[in-house]
Amino acid sequence: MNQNSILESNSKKLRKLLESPRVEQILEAHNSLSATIVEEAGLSGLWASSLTLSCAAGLRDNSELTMTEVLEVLESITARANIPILFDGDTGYGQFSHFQQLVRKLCLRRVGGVCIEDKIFPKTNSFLRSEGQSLAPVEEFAGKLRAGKDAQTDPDFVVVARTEALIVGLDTAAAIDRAESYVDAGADAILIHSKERTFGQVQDFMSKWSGRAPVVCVPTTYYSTPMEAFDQAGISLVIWANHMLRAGIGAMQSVANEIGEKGTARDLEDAIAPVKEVFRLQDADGLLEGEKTYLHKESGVTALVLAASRGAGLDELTADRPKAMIPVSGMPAIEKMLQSMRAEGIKDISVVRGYRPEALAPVGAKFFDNPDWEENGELGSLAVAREAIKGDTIIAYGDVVFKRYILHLLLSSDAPITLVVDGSRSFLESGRSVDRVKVSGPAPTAYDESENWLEAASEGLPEEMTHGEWIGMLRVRGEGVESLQEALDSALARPGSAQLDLCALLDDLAQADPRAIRVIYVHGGWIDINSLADVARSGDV
Ligand code: SPV
Ligand code: MG
Repeated sequence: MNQNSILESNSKKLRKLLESPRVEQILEAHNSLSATIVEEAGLSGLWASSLTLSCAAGLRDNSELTMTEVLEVLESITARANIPILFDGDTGYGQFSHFQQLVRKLCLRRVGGVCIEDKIFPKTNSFLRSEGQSLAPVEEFAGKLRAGKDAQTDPDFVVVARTEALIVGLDTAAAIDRAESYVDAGADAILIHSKERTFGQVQDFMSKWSGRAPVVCVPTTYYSTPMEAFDQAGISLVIWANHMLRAGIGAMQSVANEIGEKGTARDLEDAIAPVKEVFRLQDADGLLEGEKTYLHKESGVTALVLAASRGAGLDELTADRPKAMIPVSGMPAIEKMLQSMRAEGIKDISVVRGYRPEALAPVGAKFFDNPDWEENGELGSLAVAREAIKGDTIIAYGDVVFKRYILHLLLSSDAPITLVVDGSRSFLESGRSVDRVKVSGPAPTAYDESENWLEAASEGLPEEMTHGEWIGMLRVRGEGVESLQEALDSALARPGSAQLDLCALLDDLAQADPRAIRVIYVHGGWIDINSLADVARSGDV
């Protein structure tokens, strides 16, 4: 479908069909499914038939279907279809004022046009009870048409005036007279209806028609007339008024009878549409595509946040709360971190508390408490939350505030263990003591996809060996989970392990295997509370 066909209004599209130099055809639809099938077959427009809409709703074609009911069906069609609807509006649902309401509501729903007929409410289908058919006075119907044209909010909306003169047994001249009056009243086209078995009656009308407006016909009874004959007679639009419903009726009856009689669908399977065709018509694949684009799925990644410490040298800020609860831009640092994690689909988050646990209660997190945090430090905290290191886990210090893209980058790594390293080495100027790291390659200065691996990690690394600073966030997955747990267990088994920190554990792993830990470089975009406090003290924030 080209872009123009989406941008062009349905009313314009319908107008083009009526004004086309050659005869055009539209086909009936009584719901969105039949409309989709008509559109897929390449037809240029839809006839929303009162006969078939009411039949599909279990009602008679005697004005029994209400305006509200029919509008709902039309809306479900225009929501999906890219071809215009000409709606069979019967007698306009009442007098001129009802017709005006109808026109406004059709414009709102992007229905291309409406056709109303010059009969009396409640009307009877043209092929039923000829004695029950009576025409509305010309002036009254012309007034209704004028009212409809005055009410349209879409300038291209089409109002087709249908005369039933031939249906009630009047002659061609009477039909022509009525048609002329309707064009005078503003009708955009005339529908001349006939129940003859040949095209002759309509052909006669066409031979006497002034050509002041396009003419539409409904060859339900003269169905074998070739399109060329319509074209030669000057017909602009042919409506196949009920064929989709009738096709469905026959097919449904034979399936229902077969199942009813035989109690099996065995012999039907090849004769009916496969279920996958139903899915295709519903655009089931479109939903899958949409889910990829719009649905926020749980990532399957869990998080463990180490937030036990009070923080050295932060006494005045941490008198009544742990370091992770110090506010950053009005929100506790740990809450900011949890917000980013949840935004990245991480829902299962555990927090290790130590100092002032009662003051650390971010909503929705699970807690592990490390009452000996002062003695056993980071490894002690990791040990109490050992069970939270599972599957695919982000481990982060609770006092780090970072931009969400850093977490996103970390989540894109497929390595068993991945560290985020700031390669800017800004700490060298400030003299801060940080977790320094040595990496297989320096931080790239331009776009670079090469992989980097951790070679050493320690606060005490000499400057010339230091490529950057670990920001306090890592990810373990797959075999990385086991290696970290094994390294943790063996570190804890060593005497004096209480003084070891996570950085030392990573160093152990890197020493044992130079490809154990992948490094992702960032440049800024994060800060830890210690540095923030330094900055705050210096009066820079
Ligand atoms: C319809 O399809 O509802 C029509 C055409 O109005 S006819 O049934 O021929 O009257
Ligand atoms: Mg009808």
